[in-house]
Amino acid sequence: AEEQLPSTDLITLTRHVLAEQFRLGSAATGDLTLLLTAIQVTSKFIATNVRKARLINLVGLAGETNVQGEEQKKLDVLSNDIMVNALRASGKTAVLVSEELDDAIIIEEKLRGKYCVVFDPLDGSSNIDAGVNIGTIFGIYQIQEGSEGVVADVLRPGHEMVAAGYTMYGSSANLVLSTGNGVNGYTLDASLGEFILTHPNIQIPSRGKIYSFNEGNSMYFHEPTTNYLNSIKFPAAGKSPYSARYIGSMVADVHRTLLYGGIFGYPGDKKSKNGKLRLLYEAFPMAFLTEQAGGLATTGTGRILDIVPTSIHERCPVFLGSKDDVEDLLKFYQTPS
Ligand code: AHM
Ligand code: MG
Repeated sequence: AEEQLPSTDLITLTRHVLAEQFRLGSAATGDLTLLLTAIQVTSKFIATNVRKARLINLVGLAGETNVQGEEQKKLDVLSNDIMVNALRASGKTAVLVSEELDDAIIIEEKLRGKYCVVFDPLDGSSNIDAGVNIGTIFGIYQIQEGSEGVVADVLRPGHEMVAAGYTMYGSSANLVLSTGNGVNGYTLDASLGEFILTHPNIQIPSRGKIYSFNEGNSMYFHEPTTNYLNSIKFPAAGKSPYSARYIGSMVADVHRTLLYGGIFGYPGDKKSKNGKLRLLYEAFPMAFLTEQAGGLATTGTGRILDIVPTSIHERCPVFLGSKDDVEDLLKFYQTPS
């Protein structure tokens, strides 16, 4: 048999984003490409640390102190530091908001650029010790005309984001990105140290067969959520019920939803009015990607990307996924009960 020759024309993430910038013509300065390069580097670094932590955990050294006698830095704190340092040093940012930090970081004038990055450096961290997939989620705004970079620059609806994405740390690292012109997926080629385009133009199927909710919260669910879930678990005669898949790691649950279709939900309920997920750096980026892939993202009563945030760490109810599935859910929210 003939040997398969390696491709000599790799489409790396940087090449792909650059091509996109060229397409936009003179309006693009290349700054976004440079910012995305910085983000890629943080994802590679975090991926390495996640892998190391998993190995340490497998051989049973977790919780032990290192040679200097210091406690191992928690992976989520480490990931936050990696991102803050790299984003500041990129010279392309003005405001940073991280799930790990109470306050926004305003970048000093010397290093100030025109972008604001909102991020969850390591989402799903409760899953780390079990080796389950976790990820980094990020969204990017451009500072407003005339602004030097203030918190108000990120208290804007999600549809004003210029880019959003996540990196999932699993058996490989997968970076899924949208700059507002569809969604593309890249896989880290460890030997090259580059993210390679492996999932061009991701389109979420218009209907799926999977629902992804934490049904342990059922006793708190509002009626529309409960009624919708019942409708897919006990469908009309002749139809098959949906399958349940819930990892409890938003990046992994949304990644599967984008690729296979279906619906992911973390609703507002009787205990938590706005659910659990954070608007700026969890709901917005995932809603942006979902819409860019042809799906829908709603709170049940309105489009997520239209919400105007009033504080950086606020939460919001989330339902996202295949267009037809989310529309089915919305019918239950629109019927007065
Ligand atoms: P975290 O930011 O503390 O890691 O929490 C966010 C995670 C999401 O990844 C996931 O969708 C959700 O929490 C799961 O919550 P629950 O365990 O309540 O189902
Ligand atoms: Mg989180």
